[in-house]
Amino acid sequence: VILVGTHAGVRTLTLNRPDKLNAANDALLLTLTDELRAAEGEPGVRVVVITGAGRGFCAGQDLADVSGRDMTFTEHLNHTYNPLIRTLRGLGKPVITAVNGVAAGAGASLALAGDIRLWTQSARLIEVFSNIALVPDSGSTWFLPRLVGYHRAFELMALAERVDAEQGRALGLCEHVYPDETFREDVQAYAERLAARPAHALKLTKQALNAALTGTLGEALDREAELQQLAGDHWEHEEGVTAFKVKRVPQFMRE
Ligand code: LHQ
Repeated sequence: VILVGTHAGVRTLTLNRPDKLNAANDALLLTLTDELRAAEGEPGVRVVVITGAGRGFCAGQDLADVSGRDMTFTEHLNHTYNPLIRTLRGLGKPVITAVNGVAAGAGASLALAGDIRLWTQSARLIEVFSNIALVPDSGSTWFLPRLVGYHRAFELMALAERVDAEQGRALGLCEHVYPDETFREDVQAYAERLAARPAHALKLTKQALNAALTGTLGEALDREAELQQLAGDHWEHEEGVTAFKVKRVPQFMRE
């Protein structure tokens, strides 16, 4: 259900149920979470890309796979989707969600959860939950209002409106939009650029930003002072300063 590939420090995890627009079943969600954890432990992996096979990114929960299940909704979310989103945001490496097509329901939540979100021109994001009279889950109620404000988030959720790539960029749902024809190459090139950045410093930056989203300015200042010590004591810092002084490009990829 998940294809795994690595090139130039970039681990690409491809959701692979293209006939169903990569709708998620338990195997897909649990395997994806396991693969993220595995990537954490591999020093050669500096950036993780999550993308979809075929014309969709992820159509959310596989609706053919829910009837007759022996878990409640709450148990299901706590077993599959929630550990995935927690693992992604807690991962000590940047995660790019490369949205190659439609992202709906929990697939939209996954698309928004990336540290960097890259979309194709034909990408679409739909908070589709209300079409089946459910509540947005897998982090959508947390991510979307922080990006677009309460009112726009409510409207997108209540009407299940399609957001196309142009709107997505205007609303801040993605960082970049690339042509469909060159998407894979553009994503890989972007990911390699990120992979060349100082991995330890980015890990701390991700930690600081995620904590700051829910805290006060005072807490953020204290945390920055602590994390800056860890960054400043690391070899990457010395390399960056030395490279600046002798006017060369810093080399952060040592492993
Ligand atoms: C699908 C699906 C799908 C199965 C397309 N399942 N087959 C959490 C916990 C517990 C329970 C419930 O949910 C959750 C979280 C959630 O994610 S709830 C939201 C679940 N997702 C949806 O409701 C989305 C349903 N799909 C759609 O609305 C459309 O398919 C979208 C807008 C995603 C794409 O539309 P189109 O581009 O027109 O494609 P299509 O509808 O023709 O789909 C292509 C095929 O994929 C089709 O199969 P077929 O055999 O006819 O070719 C669809 O049945 C299948 N598919 N989504 N979620």
